[in-house]
Amino acid sequence: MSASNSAIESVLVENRVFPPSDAVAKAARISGMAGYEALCAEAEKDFEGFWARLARENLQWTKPFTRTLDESNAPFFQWFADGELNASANCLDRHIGTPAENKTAIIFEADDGTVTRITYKELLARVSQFANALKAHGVEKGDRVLIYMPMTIEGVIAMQACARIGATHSVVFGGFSAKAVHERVIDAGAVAIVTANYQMRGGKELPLKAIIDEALATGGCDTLRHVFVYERTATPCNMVAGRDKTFTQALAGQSTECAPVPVGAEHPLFILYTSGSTGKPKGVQHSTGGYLLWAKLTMDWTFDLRPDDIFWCTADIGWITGHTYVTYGPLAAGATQIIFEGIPTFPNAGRFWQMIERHKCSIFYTAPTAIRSLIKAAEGDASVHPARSDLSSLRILGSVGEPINPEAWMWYYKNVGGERCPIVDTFWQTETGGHVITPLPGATPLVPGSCTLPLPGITAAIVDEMGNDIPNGTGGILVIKRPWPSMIRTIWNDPQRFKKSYFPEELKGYYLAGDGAVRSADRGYFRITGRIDDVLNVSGHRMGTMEIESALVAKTDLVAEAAVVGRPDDVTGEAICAFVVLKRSRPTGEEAKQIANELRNWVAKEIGPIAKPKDIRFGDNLPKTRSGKIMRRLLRSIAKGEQITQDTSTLENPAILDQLSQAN
Ligand code: 6R9
Repeated sequence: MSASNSAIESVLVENRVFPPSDAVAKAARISGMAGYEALCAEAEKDFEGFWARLARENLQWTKPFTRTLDESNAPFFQWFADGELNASANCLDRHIGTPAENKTAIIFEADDGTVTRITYKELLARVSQFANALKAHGVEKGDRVLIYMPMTIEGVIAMQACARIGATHSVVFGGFSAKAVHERVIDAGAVAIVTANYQMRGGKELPLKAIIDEALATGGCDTLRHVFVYERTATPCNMVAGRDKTFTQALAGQSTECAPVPVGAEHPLFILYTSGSTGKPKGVQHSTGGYLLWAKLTMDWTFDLRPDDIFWCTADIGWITGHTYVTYGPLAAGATQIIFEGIPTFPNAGRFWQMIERHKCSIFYTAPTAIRSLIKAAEGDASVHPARSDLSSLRILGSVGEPINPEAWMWYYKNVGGERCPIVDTFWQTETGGHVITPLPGATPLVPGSCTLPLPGITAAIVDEMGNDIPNGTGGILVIKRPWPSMIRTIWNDPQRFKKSYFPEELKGYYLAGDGAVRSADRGYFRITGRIDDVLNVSGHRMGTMEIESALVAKTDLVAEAAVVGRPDDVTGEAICAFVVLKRSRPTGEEAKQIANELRNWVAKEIGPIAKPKDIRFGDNLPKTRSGKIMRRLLRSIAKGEQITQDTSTLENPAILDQLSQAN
């Protein structure tokens, strides 16, 4: 790859383009834009035929489907509905009897650096054995099982075992509170919980089982019968007689063979709770057939997976990225993958780069927030810079979770990818099941900060509030016009909220993503401007908070990270409030005022005077969830000078709120 134009004038006029090199394009499964366009044309010509072909080629069906898409009860779309399959069989059994059966499925690196490898054959045996343990405790097809596990092989085993017997799992991220667990047990009507005694993060032993005990002690969990406890560490934990069993107890005497239970393609594989625009989390329900097709297909399309790749997605299984690109996609595709228990900064901030070298990782997929924090660490301490590690095994890089600002993109591209590896900036959501707008590494010319083009068959568009198409170059609402196989099926227990949230009447039946976006005038590339609720209107000008953030972090000598929110303003409608983490220590008093002014002028220069933040506050950090998402709702309250009344239990660093509340 080469920069066909390396000059950058402004973060908003991004004119660097990185086309795939001939060698990369030639070797890729989808080769060049002609390859991409051919698939798009096939989908356009015969939409259902396209998906039917891919579903037959990519999945093993115990009963073939005869009908591809049923739109009769829109927006409750059904895909491949009369077909039957099993997700676990499609991830494990399908490799038995092939050269992949003795291939390493998982390279697990524990927090303390201990490495464990497991082959497909061994993984199948362990999944089957745990599936038998679940069955022996009366867990059946259709039951819900809540999983509250650390990043371990056993976490994946628990999910796969549920899939094997047709139980619907609901994974709750191990950083969530007892209150969150309690709400989810009740909403899902879970009959069992799979957890661990403790989890190891950054050298610390943190309780998990104690949080389950606290959640269940709250009462009202009438459906819950069993708690299975994986002994991650040797430290004992409280066990309730009759209810709780260790893994050792539950697995004793269980066979390592378990026939997979075929389920209908629409059978709910899992429910995953995610935050919506209101306080109550939404239980996003996914199907078995359509979801699994997407997990497998995007491994091939977006990551161009090859048999000898070592794939590493750093996401936790508690998030959708960990579902699709740890538990299901890599296994369905027969990949060797790395699973990492710990945190990127332990024992030092070079851990990711050292692990890439140690395990010869070839495809690395992480979040912009991780990249930005590692940039900051590397700039402050050369010993943790990626240059200290041999990263020559890498061939593809990925980004997910939020827009990646062009500066972080360039750093990632140069310092991690050696200007050799395409970066796939994958836009998607819990609700989409897998990637929907993303570059393809051997086809799409890359533009930093842009997720480029929709996957074949994804009818993404930008519309106004009435669902009318908007011309390229103008910002609007991101929608997907036609259904796709891995889309959300409903909100568990709340079909009305599903309709209202994702298919509002005025949008002509289109799927509403909840993000704003703009397509470039020249290439029609998509750039996500942030959640619609994060779009500000200042003096009648529409502005993405992400745009302002991107401008702030473009001041690379000074700014490490920035989050921008709006607050009501009598004169301008909304005023811009920026929370900034500097690369140097946090300034106070006169110095803070002076730096704030410097930044205001910088933003004015980058975007225009209208984008100047009225209020700039400095912190040592930003309030983030443990998955790394900035909690903008809290920042909005702080910006308004309100008392924080929201639940802050999922916050990584609650102490930061007081600091940010102080005006400069
Ligand atoms: C996969 C995941 C979804 C929201 C989404 C958007 C943001 C994700 C992005 C991105 C810009 C990307 N988002 N990927 N924004 N570029 N490549 O993160 O799911 O946790 O449900 O979040 O994340 O705002 O709407 P989820």
